[in-house]
Amino acid sequence: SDAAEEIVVDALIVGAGFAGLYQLLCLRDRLGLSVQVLEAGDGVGGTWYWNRYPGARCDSESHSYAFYFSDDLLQEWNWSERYPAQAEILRYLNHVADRFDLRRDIRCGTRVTGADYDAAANRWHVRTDTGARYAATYLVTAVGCLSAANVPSIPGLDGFAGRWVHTGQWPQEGVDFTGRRVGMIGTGSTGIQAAPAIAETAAHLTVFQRTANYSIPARNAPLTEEFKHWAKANTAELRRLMHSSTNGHPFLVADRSVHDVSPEEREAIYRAAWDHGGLRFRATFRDILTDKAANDTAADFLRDRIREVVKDPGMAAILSDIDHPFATKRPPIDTGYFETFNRENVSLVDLRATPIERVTPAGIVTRDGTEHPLDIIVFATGFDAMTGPLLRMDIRGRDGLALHEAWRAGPLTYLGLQVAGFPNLFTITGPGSPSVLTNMPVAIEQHVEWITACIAHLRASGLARIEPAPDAVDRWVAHVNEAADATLLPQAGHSWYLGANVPGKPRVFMPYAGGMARYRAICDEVAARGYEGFALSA
Ligand code: NA7
Repeated sequence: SDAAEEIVVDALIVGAGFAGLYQLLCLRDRLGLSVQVLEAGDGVGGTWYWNRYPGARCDSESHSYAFYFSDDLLQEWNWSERYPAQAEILRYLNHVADRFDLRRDIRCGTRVTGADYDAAANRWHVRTDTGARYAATYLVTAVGCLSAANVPSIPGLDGFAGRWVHTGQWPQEGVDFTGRRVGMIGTGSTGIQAAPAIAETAAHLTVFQRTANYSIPARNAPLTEEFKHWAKANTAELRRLMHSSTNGHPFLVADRSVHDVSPEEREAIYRAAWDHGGLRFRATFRDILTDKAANDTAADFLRDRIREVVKDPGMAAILSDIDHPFATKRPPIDTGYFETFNRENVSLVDLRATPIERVTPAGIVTRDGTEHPLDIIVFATGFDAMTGPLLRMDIRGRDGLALHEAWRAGPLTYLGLQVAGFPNLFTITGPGSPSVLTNMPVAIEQHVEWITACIAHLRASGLARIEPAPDAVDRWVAHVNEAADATLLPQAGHSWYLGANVPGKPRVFMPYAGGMARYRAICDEVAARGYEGFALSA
């Protein structure tokens, strides 16, 4: 209610996924602050709470997709498969919440709707959809990069007689596809995971593809006892490796050029990586992401695999007609995706040839006049990435400056961690951080530990606030652009890295492509130089 009393804490954290849980632990148990976490979901887990669609699984290998701050936690938790499934990660995060006694400071079912900075009191006033109100010295957003669902506005959707769902807002009780005609829109990582699982139970699955995509087999399998022992015996070495690699994964990009090897050797290297499965494919050569000719060899290899797997030549042509360089959009990995198109109950619609015109009560009508009859529409249409979750809250900094005004032409941050004019606001995995280009828990641990050390420094020095200097922001944004331009990444015109998947969103390459190891070194140096580029004040 409006009458709700404002609760005062030292730090308020928005979100209880990987980032929010660890930030709570650090600020509460290491710094001794009073902390409140607010979480929109009815449970902890963030991404893994919401994305319950069939086939949902992480593309990072399980032994690396975990917190590395606690050896005891690493030793006691057992992953069952090479890639953890959604339910297993959710169990893990619930275990973390219990093990570190985090729940008592997390309020679920509470969505933050806005926050105002009060300069006189040096406090953030935070509003929620339940009416609960908070005041905090530090406001930390742990809202994820891929949490604001992007549901395209298609005329007629409201009148659809069946049911529609977005993969990132999947109902707790699941969706029963048995005997149903299902239409799935979107062929990114999510659609590529979901299609094979949906096709198993649905009467019919129609995949609506706008942009063709590469995919590499995950080759998921139960972990062997040997591997589990090896991973637990080598956590220090694995941590070192993950901290030294560009992507935070437990493998390095091979230090060889595509042009250093013969075509036969190259083919053998790609073949071995294909057989091994997973994201390691893009680590086969150092120039895949920087040299178009090098990239073409990988792209051609992958297009050939699609044509090899998919029996129907018409479908194979649509699926392999890929117009972006390999890995310039997040490369999906799959379990039987292209094989799914060999099933009798699966069809494919090429939206580039015939876009969706409207939804009718009975299904989806494409421009060629065909009505595809459907009982359920699955939107695997991705997210308003990186900025979406932040801008969906009404955050106002100094002098009432709204974040959506400050970012009208695209996000402006320093290190992805702070925004000029928003003192003591910290954005974990914010735009300008490497987050989405990395194995996420590695980036999250780094961000959280850096923020914790920063707040500890403020308190130890008797300083009240920190915010970036505008020229440091300008330099960082220029560096983020420079890092992207040194790669082929900006060449994928449709990518959510550029915000291009959301109509009207400014096209700015958002993540920092300079590599996680380099980013970590920069952040450490900034701190070591007394938080260079930041204004700290009493
Ligand atoms: P993505 O990667 O953004 O994929 C969304 C897909 O939906 C992609 O194929 C889009 O085509 C398609 N899309 C989006 N809007 C439309 C409309 N209006 N009509 C037709 N098709 C559309 O999201 P995911 O959930 O798969 O993956 C997100 C990340 O999660 C992933 O990168 C991993 O990091 C984990 P487009 O390519 O835009 O033409």
